[in-house]
Amino acid sequence: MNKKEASTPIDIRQVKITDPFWGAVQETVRREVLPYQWEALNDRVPGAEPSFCMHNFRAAARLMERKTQPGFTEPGYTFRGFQTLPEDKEHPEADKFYGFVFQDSDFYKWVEAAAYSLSNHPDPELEGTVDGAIEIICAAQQESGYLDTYYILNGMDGAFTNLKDHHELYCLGHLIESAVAYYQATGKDKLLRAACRYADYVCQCFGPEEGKCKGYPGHEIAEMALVRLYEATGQEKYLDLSRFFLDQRGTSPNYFLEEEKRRAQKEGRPVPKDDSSHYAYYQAHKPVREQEEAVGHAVRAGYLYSGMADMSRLTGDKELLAACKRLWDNIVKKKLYITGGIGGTAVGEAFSYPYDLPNDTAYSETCAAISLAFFARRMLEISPSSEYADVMELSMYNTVVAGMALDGKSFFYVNPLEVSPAACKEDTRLEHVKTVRQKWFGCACCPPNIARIVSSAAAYAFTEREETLFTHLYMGSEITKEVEGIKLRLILESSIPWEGRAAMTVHTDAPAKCTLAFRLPGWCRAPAVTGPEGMERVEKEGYVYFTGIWRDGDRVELSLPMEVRLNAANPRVREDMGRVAVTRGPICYCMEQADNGENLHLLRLDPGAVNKAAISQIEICGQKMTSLELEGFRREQPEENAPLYAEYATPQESQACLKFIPYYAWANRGEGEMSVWVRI
Ligand code: FUB
Ligand code: ZN
Repeated sequence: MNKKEASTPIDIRQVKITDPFWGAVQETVRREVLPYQWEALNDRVPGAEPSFCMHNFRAAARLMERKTQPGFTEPGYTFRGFQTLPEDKEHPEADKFYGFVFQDSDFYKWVEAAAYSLSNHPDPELEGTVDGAIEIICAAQQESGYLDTYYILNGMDGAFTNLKDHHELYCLGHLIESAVAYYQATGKDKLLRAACRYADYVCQCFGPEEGKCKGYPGHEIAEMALVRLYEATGQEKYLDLSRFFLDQRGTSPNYFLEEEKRRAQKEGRPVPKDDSSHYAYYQAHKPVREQEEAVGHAVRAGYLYSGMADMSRLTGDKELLAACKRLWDNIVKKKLYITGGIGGTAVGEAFSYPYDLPNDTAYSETCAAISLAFFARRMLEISPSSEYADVMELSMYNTVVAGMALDGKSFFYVNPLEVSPAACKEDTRLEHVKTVRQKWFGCACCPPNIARIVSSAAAYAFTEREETLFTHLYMGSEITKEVEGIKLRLILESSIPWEGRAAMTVHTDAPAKCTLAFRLPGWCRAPAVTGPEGMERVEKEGYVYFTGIWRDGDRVELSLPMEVRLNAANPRVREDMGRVAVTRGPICYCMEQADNGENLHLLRLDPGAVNKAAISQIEICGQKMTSLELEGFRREQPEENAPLYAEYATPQESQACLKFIPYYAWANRGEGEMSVWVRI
């Protein structure tokens, strides 16, 4: 890859989203989710799981204040396992840490989302709340720059002794992401300075130099965050640290094993055996450049691959890029749900073996779909190829938005493709599957992650490379772009995801030379794109490029017909054998009990129905969307107490009309069955 070929996401301040679909989701995040999540982080949502996130920062800030007083001694470090909760949830002790070790990250994600929202919608009240919170966060920071409330409150002697599980570098990553975003949105650098101080401290502690720690994050994200910090500050040390983390990962002797041995010795426990395969969960089973299969915890994996792609984009590292491409192919060809979700198994919230994509026990964490969109966007930045944008679109329009209720008041962590509430109540193998969205979670990684990707959606739709603007996702927008001192205003009108029309009109005071590139979506069989006369037109890797002198009123029109499509899975996917999933454009559809009655498994689609599909509108929670009706059959059930087994006979079926709604909108009308795949 030639570095010059790379593009960068558009600065979201250059884009005003006018899109009915994304505009509505963003508005929900702005009006509902951000204020709601602030309440949740402060444990003020009645009936919701407590977070203790801001409690921990306040406790750490008070502790830091006390530390300056004479006679102060630090509390001793005790390993507290996973989640720690106060005996009386209503009255947590003022100076204790509660929640998961990575609880700080929820606040950082929220600030990041708030920053993106403020970029386009100034809101003094929200900004004031963030500023006030930043004061608390900074007050909690140690003199050294260290900032992680778990160890600040439990005793610093344990800091960086359990990189594998204790998320200090993960929290650093989220702190950086939020700090850069907030600085870019508001010009305020207090949080950025705190992030740099923590990053500087980590630079002092970790690295190839003698005497420094040779470890790396147990949960990735610092890799891509440090690249972002480097790009924001120009400080090479952050890029070096990111490269160090990437290069160290999975090398021998395995750092996680070594630190575990040290801890075991100290605590008098048996020393663990050398078995690096155990570290596949953390993608630390072999050096990243040698990895071929997407394995382990899916969010970790998506964040790692994103960091690898960032590094390769900036340094031209071909080996890293080759690894990214292998891992991408492995995900897309063997481990991706048709809803754009990844991480099929609840065991370790992880990727399963190839083609194991169960529907009812699916994990498909919302954060994992988000991490896939991160990875896809970074691959697109390296080389604009529609294969990446197709998957990014799939994740964003389906699993990512499914993670949030249409009213923004509740969330899914796990995104199954098939649900039977009765089974979920009885079967402990389905314990992780919730049939309705939850107000909050003890481990609340997903809700603020949705908020940050939704509020920065423009950065996924458009990237820039010098004089070229790429449109990857057809999000109606007003975009400004400067070309050789001339300001262009580009208006993208789009009816996607419901109809296949889009057009971009150029407004300019003076003619300007540039390239406008448009993705040809993989779901469209017969795209037709027309540009102004005399423009040079090139088609490459699923994009149409128009290059030339653009004048006021010049327009590119795209006709991207979207048919109703029946999709079959590769027969290696056992679960989907003899079944199809219905899609139209980027939207994946599902059946719900609310429209089709009970026992969705008794329904079968008529294969010829696709040509006669009725396209209609449905309103769910006040939001209009396209629904589909296809002809099919309902199998008769034998009477109660019929024998369990009987000699095979042609099943009795009656005609039925099968109604499908967008997957992202499921479970917004109460509890009921849902299924993406339907028999054929
Ligand atoms: O460990 C931090 C976050 O919590 C992960 O990304 C999620 O999968 C959840 O386990
Ligand atoms: Zn999550």
